[in-house]
Amino acid sequence: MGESSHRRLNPLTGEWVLVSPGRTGRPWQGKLDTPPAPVVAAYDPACYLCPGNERAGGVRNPQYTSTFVFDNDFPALRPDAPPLPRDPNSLCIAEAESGICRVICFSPRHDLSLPSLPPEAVTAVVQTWQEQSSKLLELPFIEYVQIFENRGATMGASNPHPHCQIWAVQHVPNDVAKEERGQIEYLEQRGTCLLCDYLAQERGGERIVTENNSFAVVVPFWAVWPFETLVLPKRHASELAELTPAEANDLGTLLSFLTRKYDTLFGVPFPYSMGFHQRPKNAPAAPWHIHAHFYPPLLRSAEIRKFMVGFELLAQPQRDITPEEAARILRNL
Ligand code: H2U
Ligand code: ZN
Repeated sequence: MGESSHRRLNPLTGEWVLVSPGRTGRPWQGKLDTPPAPVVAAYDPACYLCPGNERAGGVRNPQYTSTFVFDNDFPALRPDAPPLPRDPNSLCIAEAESGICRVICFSPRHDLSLPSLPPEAVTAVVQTWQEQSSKLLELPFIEYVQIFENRGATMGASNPHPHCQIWAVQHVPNDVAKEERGQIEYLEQRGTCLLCDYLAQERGGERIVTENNSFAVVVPFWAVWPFETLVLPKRHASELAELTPAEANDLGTLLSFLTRKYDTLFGVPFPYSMGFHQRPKNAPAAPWHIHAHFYPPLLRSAEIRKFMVGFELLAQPQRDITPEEAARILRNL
C-alpha cells in the first residue's frame, strides 16, 4: 500500500477510514497541549475518590484497600426513567432510557494508574469489571453494560485518581449495535466469527503489538486514532464474565504491559479513552467476540494530538501515520 492515499474498511462497523501516509511531515503551528503535572501524593485530602474522603454528593468513601465501586453521584441515567408519549406521525422520536451509572476506583492509591499499579492489582480491576458486568446484566431493565476509562484531563477525566466508569443501559448503544451487525453478517456469510478470523490473519504479522497466553493486542488494519489498539482474547469469548480466572489474570498483565508501552511512547501519562465491547444480554454468543478498544488522541508528541475535525467530523475519519508504522513503534518500545 506504500505511501499513496487509500481507504480501508472496518468490517466491524462497515465504515471506511482514509489513510494519507504522505502527510506526516507537514508543519505544525497550532495548539500545543501542556503535559499534565505528575501526580505525586499517594493520598490527596482534597480528592473525591480517595479512601475516607467525602464525595461531592456528601457521601463518605470507606477506607477501601483494593478496588471500590459506588453509584455515580451525578448519573447520566437513572433506573426509573418514566415512559414518554410517542406520536407515530412525528419525526421527533424519543424514548425513555433507564440505566445505572457507577464509578470504579482502581486502587486506594491516588498516584497510581493502570501502568504503575502492580499487575495483580490490575487483575483485581478486571475481576471487578467481571463481577459488575454480570450483576448489572441480571437486572431486568439492563440490556448492555459499557465499561470505559477516560484517562487524562485531555480526555475529559475529572480527577487523576485512577478510576473508570460503568454505564449499564436499557438499549444497545449505536457503536455496539453497528459492531453487532458487522459480526452477525460475517457469521451468516462465512459461518465463522469475524474477530476469531481477523486474529488468525494477524497472528505473527506486522500489526501485532504484543500477546500472551490468552490475549493479543493489534493496531487494527482499519484503526482511526494514531495509536489505536484492539485487545482480543485468543479464544472465542463473548462477555467479560466468561473469562476464566487465568484469562482475567492474563488480561490484567497485558493491560499493565500495554499501558506502560503507551506511557513510554511520548514520556507522559498517555491519555486515552478505552473500553470493552461485549455481547448485549439478548444477542447471540456465536458472532460476538469480546474486545477492548484503546482510542488515544496523541499523534506526534505529548503536545501534538490528532483532532477529529473538518473532513473527519463532517465526512469520514482520516489518519496520517499508517497502522503498520504505529504497531512497529509500539512493539519496539
Ligand atoms: P470521569 O473522570 O471519567 O469524568 O469520571 C468521574 C465520575 O465520577 C464522573 O462521572 C463521578 C462523576 O460524576 N463523581 C461522583 O460520582 N462523585 C464525586 O464526588 C466526584 C465525581
Ligand atoms: Zn484520590
